[in-house]
Amino acid sequence: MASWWKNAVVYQVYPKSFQDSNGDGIGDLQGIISRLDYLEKLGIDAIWLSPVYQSPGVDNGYDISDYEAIDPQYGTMADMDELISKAKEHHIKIVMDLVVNHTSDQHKWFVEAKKGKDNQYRDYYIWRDPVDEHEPNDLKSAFSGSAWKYDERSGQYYLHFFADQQPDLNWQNTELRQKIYNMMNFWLDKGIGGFRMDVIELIGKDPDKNIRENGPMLHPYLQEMNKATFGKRDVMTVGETWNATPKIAEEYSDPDRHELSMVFQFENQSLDQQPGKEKWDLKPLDLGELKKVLVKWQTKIDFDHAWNSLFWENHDIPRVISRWGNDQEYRVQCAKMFAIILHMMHGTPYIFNGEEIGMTNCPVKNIDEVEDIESINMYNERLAEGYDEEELIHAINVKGRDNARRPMQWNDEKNAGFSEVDPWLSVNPNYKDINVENALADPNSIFYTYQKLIKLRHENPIVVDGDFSLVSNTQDAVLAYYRILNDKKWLVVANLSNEEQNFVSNDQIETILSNYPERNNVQNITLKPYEAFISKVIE
Ligand code: TEU
Ligand code: CA
Repeated sequence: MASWWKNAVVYQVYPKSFQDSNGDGIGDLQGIISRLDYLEKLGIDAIWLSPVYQSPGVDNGYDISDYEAIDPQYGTMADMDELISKAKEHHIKIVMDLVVNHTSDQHKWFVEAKKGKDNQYRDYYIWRDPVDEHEPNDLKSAFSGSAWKYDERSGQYYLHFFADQQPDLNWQNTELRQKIYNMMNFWLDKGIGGFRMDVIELIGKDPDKNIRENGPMLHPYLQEMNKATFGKRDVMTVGETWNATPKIAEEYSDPDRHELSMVFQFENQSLDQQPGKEKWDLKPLDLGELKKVLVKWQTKIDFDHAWNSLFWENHDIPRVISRWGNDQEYRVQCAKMFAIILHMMHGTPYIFNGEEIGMTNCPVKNIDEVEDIESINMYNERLAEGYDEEELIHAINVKGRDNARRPMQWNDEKNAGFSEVDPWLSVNPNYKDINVENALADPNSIFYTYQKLIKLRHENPIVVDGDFSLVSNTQDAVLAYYRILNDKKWLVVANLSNEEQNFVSNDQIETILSNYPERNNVQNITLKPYEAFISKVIE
Protein backbone atom coordinates (compact mmCIF):
# COMPACT_ATOMS: atom_id res chain seq x y z
CA MET A 1 0.00 0.00 0.00
CA ALA A 2 1.36 3.43 -0.91
CA SER A 3 2.23 5.41 2.17
CA TRP A 4 0.39 8.69 1.71
CA TRP A 5 1.78 9.97 4.98
CA LYS A 6 5.30 10.14 3.56
CA ASN A 7 4.11 12.88 1.20
CA ALA A 8 1.94 14.54 3.78
CA VAL A 9 2.17 17.60 5.99
CA VAL A 10 0.21 17.31 9.23
CA TYR A 11 -1.27 20.26 11.13
CA GLN A 12 -1.90 19.96 14.84
CA VAL A 13 -5.07 21.59 16.13
CA TYR A 14 -5.26 22.24 19.85
CA PRO A 15 -9.06 22.32 19.98
CA LYS A 16 -9.49 24.35 23.14
CA SER A 17 -7.55 27.22 21.55
CA PHE A 18 -8.38 27.08 17.86
CA GLN A 19 -11.78 28.68 17.28
CA ASP A 20 -14.77 29.21 19.54
CA SER A 21 -18.07 29.01 17.63
CA ASN A 22 -20.66 29.43 20.39
CA GLY A 23 -19.33 32.24 22.56
CA ASP A 24 -18.24 30.34 25.67
CA GLY A 25 -14.54 31.20 25.37
CA ILE A 26 -13.56 27.62 24.50
CA GLY A 27 -12.61 26.39 21.04
CA ASP A 28 -14.84 23.64 19.64
CA LEU A 29 -15.49 21.26 16.75
CA GLN A 30 -17.78 23.64 14.85
CA GLY A 31 -15.05 26.22 15.19
CA ILE A 32 -12.59 23.88 13.49
CA ILE A 33 -15.11 23.12 10.75
CA SER A 34 -15.45 26.86 10.10
CA ARG A 35 -11.69 27.09 9.49
CA LEU A 36 -11.30 24.19 7.06
CA ASP A 37 -11.13 26.58 4.10
CA TYR A 38 -8.15 28.26 5.74
CA LEU A 39 -6.40 24.93 6.32
CA GLU A 40 -7.06 23.83 2.76
CA LYS A 41 -5.55 27.08 1.56
CA LEU A 42 -2.43 26.36 3.61
CA GLY A 43 -2.37 23.00 1.86
CA ILE A 44 -2.07 20.50 4.70
CA ASP A 45 -3.07 16.86 4.28
CA ALA A 46 -4.12 15.90 7.78
CA ILE A 47 -5.12 17.38 11.11
CA TRP A 48 -3.81 15.85 14.31
CA LEU A 49 -6.59 16.72 16.70
CA SER A 50 -5.55 16.90 20.35
CA PRO A 51 -8.11 15.09 22.56
CA VAL A 52 -11.77 16.06 22.29
CA TYR A 53 -13.10 13.07 24.22
CA GLN A 54 -15.17 13.34 27.37
CA SER A 55 -12.87 14.56 30.10
CA PRO A 56 -12.85 16.39 33.43
CA GLY A 57 -10.13 18.56 31.87
CA VAL A 58 -7.49 18.27 34.58
CA ASP A 59 -4.86 18.00 31.83
CA ASN A 60 -6.85 19.63 29.01
CA GLY A 61 -8.35 16.42 27.72
CA TYR A 62 -5.36 14.11 28.23
CA ASP A 63 -7.40 12.72 31.12
CA ILE A 64 -10.18 10.84 29.34
CA SER A 65 -13.31 9.61 31.09
CA ASP A 66 -15.01 8.14 28.01
CA TYR A 67 -13.09 7.25 24.84
CA GLU A 68 -16.24 6.93 22.76
CA ALA A 69 -17.89 10.23 23.69
CA ILE A 70 -17.12 13.83 22.75
CA ASP A 71 -16.73 16.30 25.57
CA PRO A 72 -19.77 18.64 25.57
CA GLN A 73 -17.50 21.69 25.62
CA TYR A 74 -16.30 20.66 22.15
CA GLY A 75 -19.66 19.55 20.75
CA THR A 76 -21.31 16.22 20.02
CA MET A 77 -20.50 13.00 18.21
CA ALA A 78 -22.56 14.39 15.32
CA ASP A 79 -20.18 17.38 15.17
CA MET A 80 -17.25 14.98 15.18
CA ASP A 81 -18.73 12.96 12.30
CA GLU A 82 -19.35 16.22 10.48
CA LEU A 83 -15.74 17.31 11.00
CA ILE A 84 -14.45 14.01 9.59
CA SER A 85 -16.64 14.24 6.49
CA LYS A 86 -16.23 17.99 5.86
CA ALA A 87 -12.48 17.69 6.29
CA LYS A 88 -12.51 14.93 3.68
CA GLU A 89 -14.20 17.31 1.25
CA HIS A 90 -11.23 19.63 1.87
CA HIS A 91 -8.80 16.72 1.23
CA ILE A 92 -7.87 16.63 4.90
CA LYS A 93 -7.77 13.52 7.08
CA ILE A 94 -8.41 13.60 10.81
CA VAL A 95 -5.81 11.93 13.01
CA MET A 96 -7.13 11.32 16.51
CA ASP A 97 -5.11 11.54 19.71
CA LEU A 98 -4.93 8.13 21.39
CA VAL A 99 -4.30 8.48 25.12
CA VAL A 100 -4.09 4.94 26.46
CA ASN A 101 -1.23 4.99 28.92
CA HIS A 102 -3.73 6.28 31.45
CA THR A 103 -7.36 7.32 31.82
CA SER A 104 -9.06 9.94 33.94
CA ASP A 105 -9.87 8.90 37.49
CA GLN A 106 -13.48 9.58 36.42
CA HIS A 107 -13.40 6.83 33.78
CA LYS A 108 -15.88 4.11 34.69
CA TRP A 109 -13.08 1.53 34.75
CA PHE A 110 -11.30 3.44 37.50
CA VAL A 111 -14.48 4.33 39.36
CA GLU A 112 -15.18 0.59 39.47
CA ALA A 113 -11.58 -0.42 40.19
CA LYS A 114 -11.53 1.82 43.25
CA LYS A 115 -14.45 -0.05 44.76
CA GLY A 116 -12.22 -2.81 46.03
CA LYS A 117 -9.55 -5.38 45.50
CA ASP A 118 -11.92 -7.93 43.98
CA ASN A 119 -13.67 -5.57 41.58
CA GLN A 120 -13.55 -6.91 38.02
CA TYR A 121 -11.78 -3.74 36.81
CA ARG A 122 -9.24 -3.61 39.64
CA ASP A 123 -6.47 -5.10 37.51
CA TYR A 124 -7.00 -2.57 34.69
CA TYR A 125 -4.85 -0.28 36.86
CA ILE A 126 -1.66 -0.73 38.83
CA TRP A 127 -2.06 -1.19 42.58
CA ARG A 128 0.64 -1.96 45.13
CA ASP A 129 0.76 -2.40 48.88
CA PRO A 130 2.63 0.17 50.94
CA VAL A 131 6.24 -0.59 51.80
CA ASP A 132 7.08 0.36 55.40
CA GLU A 133 3.90 2.44 55.38
CA HIS A 134 5.21 4.43 52.42
CA GLU A 135 5.05 4.54 48.64
CA PRO A 136 6.12 1.24 47.04
CA ASN A 137 9.16 2.94 45.45
CA ASP A 138 10.66 6.23 44.26
CA LEU A 139 8.97 6.52 40.86
CA LYS A 140 8.15 10.16 40.14
CA SER A 141 5.23 11.77 38.35
CA ALA A 142 6.00 13.99 35.34
CA PHE A 143 3.83 16.57 37.07
CA SER A 144 5.88 16.66 40.31
CA GLY A 145 5.79 14.45 43.38
CA SER A 146 5.49 10.71 43.71
CA ALA A 147 3.94 8.58 40.95
CA TRP A 148 2.02 6.70 43.66
CA LYS A 149 -1.21 7.88 45.25
CA TYR A 150 -2.64 6.29 48.35
CA ASP A 151 -6.18 4.98 48.20
CA GLU A 152 -7.75 5.02 51.67
CA ARG A 153 -10.51 2.56 50.87
CA SER A 154 -8.26 -0.35 49.94
CA GLY A 155 -5.08 0.67 51.72
CA GLN A 156 -3.13 0.36 48.47
CA TYR A 157 -1.33 2.81 46.21
CA TYR A 158 -2.09 3.27 42.50
CA LEU A 159 0.39 4.35 39.87
CA HIS A 160 0.08 7.66 37.97
CA PHE A 161 2.97 8.86 35.83
CA PHE A 162 1.09 12.14 35.28
CA ALA A 163 -1.49 13.86 37.53
CA ASP A 164 -3.00 11.75 40.29
CA GLN A 165 -6.29 12.16 38.38
CA GLN A 166 -4.61 10.23 35.52
CA PRO A 167 -4.19 6.66 36.83
CA ASP A 168 -1.94 4.48 34.65
CA LEU A 169 -3.54 1.58 32.83
CA ASN A 170 -2.15 -1.90 33.35
CA TRP A 171 -1.19 -3.09 29.89
CA GLN A 172 -0.33 -6.51 31.25
CA ASN A 173 -4.07 -7.15 31.46
CA THR A 174 -5.18 -8.89 28.26
CA GLU A 175 -8.83 -7.94 28.60
CA LEU A 176 -7.92 -4.26 28.99
CA ARG A 177 -5.78 -4.37 25.86
CA GLN A 178 -8.66 -5.92 23.92
CA LYS A 179 -11.02 -3.16 25.10
CA ILE A 180 -8.57 -0.55 23.86
CA TYR A 181 -8.29 -2.24 20.47
CA ASN A 182 -12.08 -2.35 20.19
CA MET A 183 -12.21 1.36 20.96
CA MET A 184 -9.56 2.05 18.31
CA ASN A 185 -11.62 0.13 15.77
CA PHE A 186 -14.69 2.16 16.72
CA TRP A 187 -12.76 5.27 15.60
CA LEU A 188 -11.14 3.66 12.58
CA ASP A 189 -14.58 2.59 11.36
CA LYS A 190 -15.52 6.28 11.26
CA GLY A 191 -12.92 6.79 8.57
CA ILE A 192 -10.28 8.67 10.54
CA GLY A 193 -6.77 9.10 9.13
CA GLY A 194 -4.94 7.48 12.01
CA PHE A 195 -3.69 8.03 15.54
CA ARG A 196 -1.15 10.12 17.37
CA MET A 197 -0.26 7.98 20.37
CA ASP A 198 0.30 9.81 23.62
CA VAL A 199 3.37 8.70 25.63
CA ILE A 200 3.19 5.35 23.91
CA GLU A 201 6.69 4.44 25.08
CA LEU A 202 5.30 4.00 28.60
CA ILE A 203 2.85 1.16 27.96
CA GLY A 204 5.51 -1.52 28.53
CA LYS A 205 6.16 -0.14 32.03
CA ASP A 206 7.22 -2.41 34.86
CA PRO A 207 6.92 -0.35 38.04
CA ASP A 208 8.40 -3.09 40.23
CA LYS A 209 11.63 -2.87 38.27
CA ASN A 210 11.46 0.93 38.09
CA ILE A 211 10.90 0.70 34.33
CA ARG A 212 8.93 3.56 32.78
CA GLU A 213 9.73 3.94 29.09
CA ASN A 214 10.94 1.30 26.63
CA GLY A 215 9.91 -1.68 28.75
CA PRO A 216 10.40 -5.19 27.35
CA MET A 217 6.74 -5.60 26.34
CA LEU A 218 6.42 -2.26 24.52
CA HIS A 219 7.10 -3.54 21.02
CA PRO A 220 5.16 -6.80 21.41
CA TYR A 221 2.12 -4.77 22.53
CA LEU A 222 2.44 -2.43 19.54
CA GLN A 223 2.66 -5.39 17.18
CA GLU A 224 -0.41 -6.89 18.78
CA MET A 225 -2.22 -3.54 18.49
CA ASN A 226 -1.20 -3.13 14.86
CA LYS A 227 -2.63 -6.55 14.02
CA ALA A 228 -5.84 -6.02 15.99
CA THR A 229 -6.60 -2.53 14.69
CA PHE A 230 -4.95 -0.35 12.03
CA GLY A 231 -2.56 -2.84 10.43
CA LYS A 232 -4.69 -3.48 7.36
CA ARG A 233 -5.99 0.04 6.98
CA ASP A 234 -4.45 2.89 5.04
CA VAL A 235 -3.85 5.16 8.02
CA MET A 236 -0.89 6.81 9.70
CA THR A 237 0.28 6.35 13.25
CA VAL A 238 2.78 8.45 15.15
CA GLY A 239 4.00 7.62 18.62
CA GLU A 240 5.08 10.20 21.17
CA THR A 241 8.46 8.97 22.43
CA TRP A 242 10.52 11.34 24.59
CA ASN A 243 13.24 8.74 25.09
CA ALA A 244 13.73 7.36 21.59
CA THR A 245 17.16 7.01 20.04
CA PRO A 246 17.47 6.72 16.26
CA LYS A 247 17.73 2.95 16.70
CA ILE A 248 14.57 2.81 18.79
CA ALA A 249 12.80 5.07 16.26
CA GLU A 250 13.73 2.54 13.57
CA GLU A 251 12.28 -0.28 15.63
CA TYR A 252 8.95 1.49 15.85
CA SER A 253 8.82 2.45 12.19
CA ASP A 254 10.43 -0.41 10.25
CA PRO A 255 7.51 -1.58 8.06
CA ASP A 256 8.61 -5.20 8.43
CA ARG A 257 8.02 -5.03 12.16
CA HIS A 258 4.39 -3.90 11.78
CA GLU A 259 4.29 -1.30 14.51
CA LEU A 260 3.90 2.43 13.77
CA SER A 261 4.43 4.77 10.81
CA MET A 262 6.80 7.02 12.75
CA VAL A 263 7.49 8.61 16.11
CA PHE A 264 8.06 12.05 17.56
CA GLN A 265 11.48 12.45 19.17
CA PHE A 266 12.34 15.33 21.50
CA GLU A 267 16.10 15.34 21.73
CA ASN A 268 16.41 19.07 21.05
CA GLN A 269 14.07 19.80 23.98
CA SER A 270 16.77 18.93 26.50
CA LEU A 271 19.43 21.14 24.94
CA ASP A 272 18.55 24.03 27.22
CA GLN A 273 18.42 21.81 30.28
CA GLN A 274 21.20 21.13 32.78
CA PRO A 275 22.28 17.50 32.47
CA GLY A 276 20.49 15.16 34.85
CA LYS A 277 18.09 17.90 35.96
CA GLU A 278 14.55 18.80 34.99
CA LYS A 279 13.23 20.84 32.09
CA TRP A 280 12.99 23.90 34.33
CA ASP A 281 16.69 23.90 35.18
CA LEU A 282 17.86 26.03 32.31
CA LYS A 283 21.22 26.40 30.71
CA PRO A 284 22.20 28.65 27.79
CA LEU A 285 21.39 27.49 24.28
CA ASP A 286 24.06 26.52 21.79
CA LEU A 287 23.18 26.58 18.09
CA GLY A 288 25.96 24.10 17.36
CA GLU A 289 24.23 21.57 19.58
CA LEU A 290 20.89 22.18 17.88
CA LYS A 291 22.48 21.60 14.52
CA LYS A 292 24.14 18.41 15.75
CA VAL A 293 20.82 16.97 16.91
CA LEU A 294 19.07 17.90 13.67
CA VAL A 295 21.79 16.25 11.61
CA LYS A 296 21.92 13.19 13.83
CA TRP A 297 18.25 12.46 13.25
CA GLN A 298 18.66 12.91 9.50
CA THR A 299 21.71 10.69 9.16
CA LYS A 300 21.28 7.97 11.81
CA ILE A 301 17.90 6.84 10.52
CA ASP A 302 17.85 4.50 7.55
CA PHE A 303 14.95 6.01 5.64
CA ASP A 304 14.75 3.02 3.31
CA HIS A 305 13.66 0.85 6.22
CA ALA A 306 12.22 3.35 8.65
CA TRP A 307 10.64 6.79 8.79
CA ASN A 308 10.43 9.74 11.10
CA SER A 309 8.55 12.93 11.88
CA LEU A 310 9.79 16.53 11.74
CA PHE A 311 8.46 19.22 14.06
CA TRP A 312 9.41 22.32 16.01
CA GLU A 313 6.33 22.85 18.12
CA ASN A 314 3.41 21.21 19.81
CA HIS A 315 1.13 21.93 22.76
CA ASP A 316 3.78 20.87 25.30
CA ILE A 317 6.73 22.94 24.15
CA PRO A 318 7.46 26.63 23.64
CA ARG A 319 7.20 28.47 20.34
CA VAL A 320 10.34 27.81 18.31
CA ILE A 321 11.04 31.41 17.32
CA SER A 322 10.87 32.48 20.97
CA ARG A 323 13.10 29.67 22.16
CA TRP A 324 15.68 29.30 19.40
CA GLY A 325 15.22 32.42 17.30
CA ASN A 326 14.39 36.05 17.83
CA ASP A 327 10.68 36.79 18.14
CA GLN A 328 11.18 40.57 17.97
CA GLU A 329 13.18 42.31 15.22
CA TYR A 330 13.82 39.13 13.21
CA ARG A 331 10.53 37.38 13.92
CA VAL A 332 9.50 36.97 10.30
CA GLN A 333 12.94 36.06 8.97
CA CYS A 334 13.67 33.46 11.63
CA ALA A 335 10.20 31.92 11.45
CA LYS A 336 10.71 31.39 7.72
CA MET A 337 14.22 30.05 8.31
CA PHE A 338 13.01 27.44 10.81
CA ALA A 339 10.22 26.49 8.42
CA ILE A 340 12.58 26.10 5.48
CA ILE A 341 15.17 23.94 7.20
CA LEU A 342 12.57 21.64 8.73
CA HIS A 343 10.33 21.19 5.71
CA MET A 344 13.24 20.41 3.41
CA MET A 345 14.46 17.56 5.64
CA HIS A 346 13.71 13.87 5.27
CA GLY A 347 10.51 12.85 7.10
CA THR A 348 6.92 13.98 7.62
CA PRO A 349 6.59 17.59 8.82
CA TYR A 350 4.09 18.73 11.42
CA ILE A 351 2.89 22.31 11.94
CA PHE A 352 1.41 23.36 15.28
CA ASN A 353 -1.51 25.80 15.01
CA GLY A 354 -0.23 29.36 14.92
CA GLU A 355 3.31 28.37 13.93
CA GLU A 356 2.41 29.21 10.32
CA ILE A 357 1.84 32.87 11.25
CA GLY A 358 4.79 33.11 13.62
CA MET A 359 2.94 33.17 16.94
CA THR A 360 5.25 33.72 19.91
CA ASN A 361 5.55 32.75 23.56
CA CYS A 362 3.47 34.82 25.96
CA PRO A 363 5.14 35.70 29.25
CA VAL A 364 3.21 35.98 32.53
CA LYS A 365 4.04 38.00 35.63
CA ASN A 366 2.31 35.90 38.21
CA ILE A 367 1.35 32.27 38.87
CA ASP A 368 -2.34 33.30 38.89
CA GLU A 369 -2.08 33.76 35.13
CA VAL A 370 -0.95 30.15 34.63
CA GLU A 371 -3.43 27.41 33.65
CA ASP A 372 -1.21 24.40 33.01
CA ILE A 373 -1.08 21.72 35.69
CA GLU A 374 2.56 20.88 34.99
CA SER A 375 3.73 24.47 35.60
CA ILE A 376 1.48 24.98 38.62
CA ASN A 377 2.57 21.76 40.35
CA MET A 378 6.24 22.50 39.67
CA TYR A 379 5.84 26.04 41.02
CA ASN A 380 4.18 24.87 44.24
CA GLU A 381 6.68 22.08 44.82
CA ARG A 382 9.71 24.26 44.23
CA LEU A 383 8.37 27.24 46.13
CA ALA A 384 7.97 24.95 49.15
CA GLU A 385 11.56 23.80 48.61
CA GLY A 386 12.72 27.40 48.86
CA TYR A 387 13.30 28.33 45.21
CA ASP A 388 13.14 31.97 44.24
CA GLU A 389 9.71 32.92 42.93
CA GLU A 390 11.02 35.15 40.17
CA GLU A 391 13.26 32.39 38.90
CA LEU A 392 10.31 29.98 38.77
CA ILE A 393 8.17 32.44 36.80
CA HIS A 394 11.10 32.93 34.45
CA ALA A 395 11.38 29.17 33.87
CA ILE A 396 7.62 29.01 33.20
CA ASN A 397 7.94 31.85 30.69
CA VAL A 398 10.73 30.02 28.89
CA LYS A 399 9.43 26.45 28.98
CA GLY A 400 5.83 26.44 30.26
CA ARG A 401 3.16 24.72 28.20
CA ASP A 402 0.73 27.65 28.22
CA ASN A 403 3.05 29.48 25.81
CA ALA A 404 1.88 27.47 22.83
CA ARG A 405 -1.67 27.04 24.12
CA ARG A 406 -2.78 30.67 23.78
CA PRO A 407 -5.82 31.17 21.53
CA MET A 408 -5.23 31.24 17.80
CA GLN A 409 -4.83 34.79 16.50
CA TRP A 410 -7.25 35.19 13.61
CA ASN A 411 -7.57 38.98 13.31
CA ASP A 412 -7.06 42.24 15.19
CA GLU A 413 -10.59 42.37 16.60
CA LYS A 414 -11.72 41.56 20.13
CA ASN A 415 -9.99 38.44 21.52
CA ALA A 416 -8.15 38.06 18.21
CA GLY A 417 -11.30 36.75 16.54
CA PHE A 418 -11.03 33.58 18.61
CA SER A 419 -14.10 34.20 20.75
CA GLU A 420 -16.68 36.88 21.48
CA VAL A 421 -16.07 36.47 25.21
CA ASP A 422 -12.91 36.31 27.29
CA PRO A 423 -11.20 33.04 26.39
CA TRP A 424 -10.26 30.31 28.86
CA LEU A 425 -6.64 31.46 28.52
CA SER A 426 -6.10 35.07 27.54
CA VAL A 427 -4.86 35.97 24.07
CA ASN A 428 -1.29 37.08 23.50
CA PRO A 429 -1.42 40.92 23.37
CA ASN A 430 0.62 40.89 20.15
CA TYR A 431 -2.44 39.68 18.19
CA LYS A 432 -3.01 43.18 16.83
CA ASP A 433 0.00 42.65 14.55
CA ILE A 434 0.39 38.91 14.45
CA ASN A 435 -2.78 37.38 13.07
CA VAL A 436 -4.11 35.30 10.19
CA GLU A 437 -5.88 38.18 8.48
CA ASN A 438 -2.64 40.19 8.23
CA ALA A 439 -0.72 37.12 7.13
CA LEU A 440 -3.14 36.36 4.30
CA ALA A 441 -3.04 39.98 3.10
CA ASP A 442 0.75 40.08 2.88
CA PRO A 443 2.29 38.06 0.02
CA ASN A 444 5.59 38.00 1.93
CA SER A 445 4.14 36.59 5.13
CA ILE A 446 5.32 33.51 7.00
CA PHE A 447 2.03 31.87 6.02
CA TYR A 448 2.92 31.89 2.32
CA THR A 449 6.36 30.45 3.03
CA TYR A 450 4.64 27.49 4.72
CA GLN A 451 2.18 27.25 1.84
CA LYS A 452 5.04 27.13 -0.68
CA LEU A 453 6.98 24.58 1.35
CA ILE A 454 3.97 22.26 1.44
CA LYS A 455 3.51 22.67 -2.29
CA LEU A 456 7.20 21.92 -2.93
CA ARG A 457 6.86 18.68 -1.00
CA HIS A 458 3.73 17.68 -2.87
CA GLU A 459 5.24 18.39 -6.28
CA ASN A 460 8.85 17.23 -5.91
CA PRO A 461 9.74 13.62 -5.04
CA ILE A 462 13.22 14.82 -4.04
CA VAL A 463 11.71 16.49 -0.95
CA VAL A 464 10.09 13.24 0.14
CA ASP A 465 12.66 10.67 -0.93
CA GLY A 466 15.93 12.49 -1.57
CA ASP A 467 18.97 11.46 0.46
CA PHE A 468 20.17 13.95 3.03
CA SER A 469 23.81 14.95 2.87
CA LEU A 470 25.38 17.54 5.15
CA VAL A 471 27.66 20.27 3.88
CA SER A 472 30.19 19.86 6.66
CA ASN A 473 32.68 22.70 6.18
CA THR A 474 30.48 25.42 7.67
CA GLN A 475 30.42 27.33 10.92
CA ASP A 476 28.33 25.98 13.80
CA ALA A 477 25.59 28.52 13.21
CA VAL A 478 25.20 27.60 9.54
CA LEU A 479 23.20 24.55 8.56
CA ALA A 480 23.65 23.57 4.92
CA TYR A 481 22.63 20.30 3.31
CA TYR A 482 21.83 18.66 0.02
CA ARG A 483 18.87 16.54 -0.87
CA ILE A 484 19.76 14.18 -3.69
CA LEU A 485 17.51 12.01 -5.83
CA ASN A 486 18.73 10.36 -9.03
CA ASP A 487 20.24 13.18 -11.13
CA LYS A 488 18.63 15.93 -9.06
CA LYS A 489 20.34 17.85 -6.30
CA TRP A 490 18.98 20.61 -4.09
CA LEU A 491 21.03 22.73 -1.71
CA VAL A 492 19.49 24.22 1.43
CA VAL A 493 21.46 26.86 3.31
CA ALA A 494 20.48 28.51 6.59
CA ASN A 495 21.98 30.90 9.05
CA LEU A 496 20.62 29.80 12.45
CA SER A 497 21.90 32.93 14.16
CA ASN A 498 21.14 36.64 14.43
CA GLU A 499 24.60 37.57 13.17
CA GLU A 500 26.01 37.53 9.68
CA GLN A 501 27.79 34.31 8.73
CA ASN A 502 30.04 33.32 5.91
CA PHE A 503 29.27 30.56 3.42
CA VAL A 504 31.43 29.19 0.63
CA SER A 505 30.60 26.66 -2.06
CA ASN A 506 31.49 25.81 -5.65
CA ASP A 507 27.96 24.99 -6.64
CA GLN A 508 26.09 26.82 -9.37
CA ILE A 509 22.60 27.43 -8.11
CA GLU A 510 19.14 28.67 -8.94
CA THR A 511 17.04 29.82 -5.98
CA ILE A 512 13.73 28.04 -5.42
CA LEU A 513 12.60 29.76 -2.21
CA SER A 514 14.24 32.20 0.20
CA ASN A 515 13.51 34.58 3.07
CA TYR A 516 15.72 37.40 1.72
CA PRO A 517 16.24 38.57 -1.87
CA GLU A 518 17.21 35.69 -4.15
CA ARG A 519 20.79 34.57 -4.41
CA ASN A 520 22.21 33.69 -7.80
CA ASN A 521 25.52 32.35 -6.53
CA VAL A 522 27.02 30.84 -3.38
CA GLN A 523 30.69 31.23 -4.25
CA ASN A 524 31.59 33.25 -1.19
CA ILE A 525 28.63 34.90 0.41
CA THR A 526 27.73 36.63 3.66
CA LEU A 527 24.48 35.29 5.00
CA LYS A 528 22.18 37.81 6.64
CA PRO A 529 20.76 37.11 10.13
CA TYR A 530 18.51 34.05 9.88
CA GLU A 531 18.85 33.98 6.11
CA ALA A 532 17.73 30.71 4.51
CA PHE A 533 17.19 29.52 0.98
CA ILE A 534 16.43 26.44 -1.04
CA SER A 535 18.19 26.14 -4.36
CA LYS A 536 18.57 23.81 -7.29
CA VAL A 537 22.17 22.82 -8.02
CA ILE A 538 22.83 23.13 -11.76
CA GLU A 539 25.78 21.82 -13.72
O1 TEU B 1 3.03 14.47 27.00
C1 TEU B 1 3.95 13.61 27.60
C2 TEU B 1 4.95 14.21 28.39
O2 TEU B 1 5.89 13.53 28.74
C3 TEU B 1 4.79 15.64 28.75
O3 TEU B 1 3.96 15.73 29.85
C4 TEU B 1 6.06 16.22 29.04
O4 TEU B 1 6.66 15.59 30.14
C5 TEU B 1 5.91 17.66 29.34
O5 TEU B 1 4.84 18.20 28.66
C6 TEU B 1 7.08 18.42 28.88
O6 TEU B 1 7.79 18.75 29.98
C7 TEU B 1 1.80 13.95 26.66
C8 TEU B 1 0.88 15.04 26.18
O7 TEU B 1 1.38 15.58 24.99
C9 TEU B 1 0.72 16.04 27.28
O8 TEU B 1 -0.03 17.15 26.88
C10 TEU B 1 0.04 15.34 28.43
O9 TEU B 1 -0.04 16.19 29.53
C11 TEU B 1 0.78 14.08 28.84
O10 TEU B 1 1.18 13.28 27.73
C12 TEU B 1 -0.12 13.20 29.68
O11 TEU B 1 -1.13 12.66 28.86
CA1 CA C 1 -17.09 27.01 22.33
